[in-house]
Amino acid sequence: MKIERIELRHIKMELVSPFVTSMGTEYDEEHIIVSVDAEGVTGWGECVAEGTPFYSYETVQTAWHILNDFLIPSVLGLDIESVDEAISSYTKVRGHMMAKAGLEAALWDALAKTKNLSLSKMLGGSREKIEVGVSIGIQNSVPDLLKKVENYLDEGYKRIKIKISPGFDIQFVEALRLEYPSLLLQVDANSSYTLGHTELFRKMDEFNLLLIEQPLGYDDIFEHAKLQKVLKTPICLDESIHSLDDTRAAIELDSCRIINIKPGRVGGFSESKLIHDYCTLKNIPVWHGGMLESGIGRAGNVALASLSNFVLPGDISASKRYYREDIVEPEFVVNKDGTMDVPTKPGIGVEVNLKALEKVTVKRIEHKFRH
Ligand code: OSB
Ligand code: MG
Repeated sequence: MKIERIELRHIKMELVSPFVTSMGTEYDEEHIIVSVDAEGVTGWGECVAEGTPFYSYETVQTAWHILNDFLIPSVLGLDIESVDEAISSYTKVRGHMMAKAGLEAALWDALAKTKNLSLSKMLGGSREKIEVGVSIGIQNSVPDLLKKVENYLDEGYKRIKIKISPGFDIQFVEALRLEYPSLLLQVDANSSYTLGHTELFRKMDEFNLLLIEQPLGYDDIFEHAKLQKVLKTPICLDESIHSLDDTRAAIELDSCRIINIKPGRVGGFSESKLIHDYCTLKNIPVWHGGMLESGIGRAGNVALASLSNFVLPGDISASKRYYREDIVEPEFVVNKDGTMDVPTKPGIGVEVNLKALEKVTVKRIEHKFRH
């Protein structure tokens, strides 16, 4: 597959409601949409670097720079048979996983389309439907949270994750448990605690949570092992895992017993698959995280989550949970039984709504291969 043209679009989409976490409040989401033209098809990917360096050091600006000045020049004009060939052309670039993942996603989609295969099939997925949950930001009060949860459960979501931060934690967990004794419930701290909070986590241990996501340092593996040692509840790492190597270290040290996979955080679908396969071997469950993606990124997430060891519901919610209008057709919906259908058409399996995409584009650049 000859890579002829690559386009980047900086997009900005307004969230239906502000998303509050220990990292701050997000009102709109800025990402980069990557499109690759090759052999008469167009492949689409989403780079999930955000406007701010609060979840990860990468931002839209750093990813734009790395894509434009290093990654795109490496792959433009290549004639590839597999995505791995493209990846090997930029192994010199260290880090910048989100920039790499955005480009890789577009290449996977294009390659799948040239082979007339769904992305799910291309990646080795085996499910027709995936189980999905919803990630709820920090609420002002317990009644506000209960109302939100009730609405999402009515829509079918199978699992609830709530964001926590010091002072906004145990009272929310306790209230939800009282109201819903058997709810699949988990919490995400986004690195806002320290080992000094060990007693708090021991109290949380009583609430039968599915997992506690990234309680300690955003790059830490060592201290999470200390915390895991004194907890029954599995710790799940998100921010700390950027590669298969990080995964191996975390599992060998018993720093966590569950892994959150986000292709953006680990450099793409290829590394995600390696992590998924390694975790299968080690009996470590994985689940698919989310970065408030548009339908383009979401389509890739759904395809990846169709692999067999994604055994816990993902942070993959309906388009309308995030945005008034998505940029793909059809939009993603949640079935009454809390599942989402895995698209079966070639590639990402949904059409990009070019008019809607144009409306949210704030900057655009194209690179054409010159023969
Ligand atoms: O920590 O999982 C996270 C969104 C942005 C950055 C980090 C995280 C999240 C979410 C949202 O929790 C998950 C979703 O996309 O629904
Ligand atoms: Mg997280």
